[in-house]
Amino acid sequence: MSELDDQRAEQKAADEAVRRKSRKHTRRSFAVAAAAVAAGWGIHEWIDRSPRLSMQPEPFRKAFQFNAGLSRAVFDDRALAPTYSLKRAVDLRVNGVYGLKQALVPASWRLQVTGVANARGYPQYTPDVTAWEYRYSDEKTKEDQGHDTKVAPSADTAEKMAPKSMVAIEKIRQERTRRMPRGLEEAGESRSTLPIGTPGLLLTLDDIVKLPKHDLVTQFKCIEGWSQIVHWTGVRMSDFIAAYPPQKRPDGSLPRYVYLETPNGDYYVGYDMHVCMHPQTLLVTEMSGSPLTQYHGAPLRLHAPTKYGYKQIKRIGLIAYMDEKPDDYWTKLGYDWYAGL
Ligand SMILES: Nc1nc2c(c(=O)[nH]1)N[C@H]1C(S)=C(S)[C@@H](COP(=O)(O)O)O[C@H]1N2
Ligand SMILES: [Mo]
Repeated sequence: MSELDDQRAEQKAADEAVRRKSRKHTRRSFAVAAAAVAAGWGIHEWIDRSPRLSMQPEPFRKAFQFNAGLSRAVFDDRALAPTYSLKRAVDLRVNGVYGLKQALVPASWRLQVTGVANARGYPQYTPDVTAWEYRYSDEKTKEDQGHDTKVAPSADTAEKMAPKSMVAIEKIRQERTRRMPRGLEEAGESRSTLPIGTPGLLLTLDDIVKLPKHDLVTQFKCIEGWSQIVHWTGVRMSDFIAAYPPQKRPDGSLPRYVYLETPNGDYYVGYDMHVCMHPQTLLVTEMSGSPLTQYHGAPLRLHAPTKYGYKQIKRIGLIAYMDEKPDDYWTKLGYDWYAGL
């Protein structure tokens, strides 16, 4: 063989080696890619098939709970939120009008309060707070209603949302109490709706505004990704709780939760008691120095600066002290209960 042939043979062998190596790499990368795809798909399937906890697949809910635990440990919802100078405050936009679409007749507003210690001792005591009738008018306001649907709830919305058994119970309830249909908005009726015959107090606005008045300028944050600095006026929730104290637990401690609802239970939120005792958690009657308007939650709304906007219920009709974890409108639709900032 000539030297040239030798070189060619060598070249051929080298080429073949490169090709073999390349095939092997290609096979291997295909295998790796396939494994990655399979793993990804597997994780997706695992999440997708896992049992739901409050509408979220368990791994996501667990992650929410882990995050909540972490926030509690690191940021602590007992710490004070920053406050701002009055001149930085703006008029808060309207956002979210669940339970507010019909104008409430102001004179028909009462605050139902349940779980109060020695409730019978108060002049505002009533054997059944659920019998209270809120009245509505068709009065139109010029106020901007925000981005939500502006249609008034139709009578059959509740039937579309609720399971049949609930609809039947609701019919009986309405016949017996002449009450408005309840839970007409997207999330349906609350699990924490009071049973008929729940005793408690029916307070007027005077019973609330006689408590010490506080002003607060804080940042209001909506989970949709906007925030505004707002001037709030109202009374501290902790003062309210001191004035109308809850029935204590056998060990002498306060009940663990506070549940709040709009009249007729269309929007509702659940709180840990200690968040309600936070000195910046206010029962608000005025924003920007003027009484609340209909779509901002007249006559009473909640401001809790350590929580997202969706926990800050407008047009409060019920404050209930309780030990079972209360239902919560947006948690039902998949959002986090803790909603910490
Ligand atoms: N009754 C009621 N309260 C509510 C809501 C709602 O739809 N209905 N939306 C919540 C959400 S998501 C936000 S961001 C704030 C908005 O308050 P604003 O309209 O005064 O800006 O109200 C909260 N409280
Ligand atoms: Mo929000």
